[in-house]
Amino acid sequence: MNRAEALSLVKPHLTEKRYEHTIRVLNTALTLAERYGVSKKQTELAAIFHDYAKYRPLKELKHWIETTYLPKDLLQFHHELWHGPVGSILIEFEHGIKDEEVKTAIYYHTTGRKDMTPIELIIYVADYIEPGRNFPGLDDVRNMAERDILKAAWMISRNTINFLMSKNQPIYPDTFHAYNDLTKKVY
Ligand code: DGI
Ligand code: FE
Ligand code: FE
Ligand code: FE
Repeated sequence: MNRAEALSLVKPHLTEKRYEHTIRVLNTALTLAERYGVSKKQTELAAIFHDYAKYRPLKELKHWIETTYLPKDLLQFHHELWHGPVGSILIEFEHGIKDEEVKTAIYYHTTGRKDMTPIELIIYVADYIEPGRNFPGLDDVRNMAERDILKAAWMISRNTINFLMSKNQPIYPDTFHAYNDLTKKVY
């Protein structure tokens, strides 16, 4: 599937702002793919579809979790965590995309996980550092992403956990698994 086709499939499912975010994630991810020697074709597809399921009604997201192999514990956590896993299922079901590397990059883009693949790291990092974002400490992460993607991903997982804890929010196990695994790898 080429870029124009993928974009035309995603656009009707997103708001204008989310579509613009998707384009910025795409451009950021392609720069990282070049830098780290990851397939541009796979990175392109994963970036374009990463938020594909973001605006599905909660009832529909819940249905996909209940009726597929997705882990049921997702339902005990914030619904913001559902669109990655469900998106990875929908791109195959609705558009025949079976590429497992593309699918897991979409699946884990919000939480990360233990032993993230290179394309998973790229989408996870690109989603956080794209030029439209404005998190505290973001310039440090942007600079690190050019030098050491593992360290950049570690900073993101640490920042995300710190942010969630400051809001007294529950933290999904994969979010901790990402942080623990990256900490062991970068220190
Ligand atoms: O879809 P995007 O807005 O582009 O970005 P995203 O899919 O990375 O979603 C980010 C949101 O998910 C952000 O508000 C933090 C939240 N999040 C990430 N990990 C966890 C989490 N929320 C909870 N409750 N628990 C987590 O482990
Ligand atoms: Fe997302
Ligand atoms: Fe993210
Ligand atoms: Fe996103």
